[in-house]
Amino acid sequence: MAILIDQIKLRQIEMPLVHFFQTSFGRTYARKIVLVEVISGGISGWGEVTAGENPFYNEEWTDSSWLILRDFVAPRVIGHEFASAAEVGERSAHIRGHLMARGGLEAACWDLEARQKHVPLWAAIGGGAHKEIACGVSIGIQDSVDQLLGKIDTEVRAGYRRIKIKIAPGWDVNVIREVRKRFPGILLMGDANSAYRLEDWPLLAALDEFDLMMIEQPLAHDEIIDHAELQARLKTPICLDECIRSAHQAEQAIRMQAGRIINIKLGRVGGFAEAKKVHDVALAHQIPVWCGGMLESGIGRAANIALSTLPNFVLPGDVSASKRYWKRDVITEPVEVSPNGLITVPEGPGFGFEVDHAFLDSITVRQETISKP
Ligand code: OSB
Ligand code: MG
Repeated sequence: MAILIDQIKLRQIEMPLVHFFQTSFGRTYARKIVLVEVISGGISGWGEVTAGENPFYNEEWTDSSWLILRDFVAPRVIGHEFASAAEVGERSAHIRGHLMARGGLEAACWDLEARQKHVPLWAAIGGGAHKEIACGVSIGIQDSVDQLLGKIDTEVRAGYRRIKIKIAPGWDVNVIREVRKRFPGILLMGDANSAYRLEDWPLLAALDEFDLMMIEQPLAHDEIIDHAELQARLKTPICLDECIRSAHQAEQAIRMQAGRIINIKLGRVGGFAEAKKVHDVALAHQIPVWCGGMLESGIGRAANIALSTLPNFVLPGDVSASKRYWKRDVITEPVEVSPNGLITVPEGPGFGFEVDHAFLDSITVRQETISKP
């Protein structure tokens, strides 16, 4: 069944977070999210662009993704016949970067393909190895250590299987020491979002005594070689996030021994086709992966659940319950996590949840439709 898209609808929504989220690069109170709806023969597929509000995690942000999609990607995808959603990414492969914008549209095409075939998204992408997804949480930098300890307590009691805390210079060794004192047995990790340099290695080595599962992206967003040097000096495994944007980079990083774990984010690598390739490269080298998050609405969250059903997603990811982020999500039934820290993978067609159209319209701040000429 071929894919031939008649219309692409771009929509920007704004949603306040229930609690601010702070990383080493800044604090977010509200998300500005671009959603992509691709329409073919009356069937809609949905995808979420995972770019942030500022070009601080990577070079993309909400507004850049809008322009790239509207002016460069949508015109080349609309009216073009694809044998499968697996081919959609190639149509914009000549664009340098902007993988989150391109990935949002690519993910929408997979959802469309799944709905055309009346199968779940996870089946369309070749997943289904897991019927339940193991969940962890990512907890931002707080105003005080006490506030952080309280948040960790809440999430551990809620059943989450792994706690990730954000770290940054001034919020690292001392904070992790306190967390370990209070929670000696939990699976714990730190995410630096590129806040350190190789010369900071003694500080990072000082974290070895706290038995962290991993330390995520300690060095620059585009750095592989320095991560390899750092990994050689640390006992704690390094997990790569920002610097893995393709299966080729994953293969290079693994070959260089720049880390022992990879966080796969759908948007960061440009969609499902590349995410699967990253997954396969890691699997071939016995490198475990987990699914990262970008504070997604229910639509991106559902895509992450589908991705997480691929076999090498063996570590708890950052995909957690809707209510941790939103008072009300854009899907009619929010994503929920069981008391033992699992999400049940939905069986319905496409991404497996219903879009709450009325609510979505009420939080939409701009919309633009690109139609076949
Ligand atoms: O590095 O994983 C990251 C959020 C925004 C930008 C980068 C990251 C994150 C998270 C949040 O850690 C994960 C989530 O809960 O969605
Ligand atoms: Mg990260």
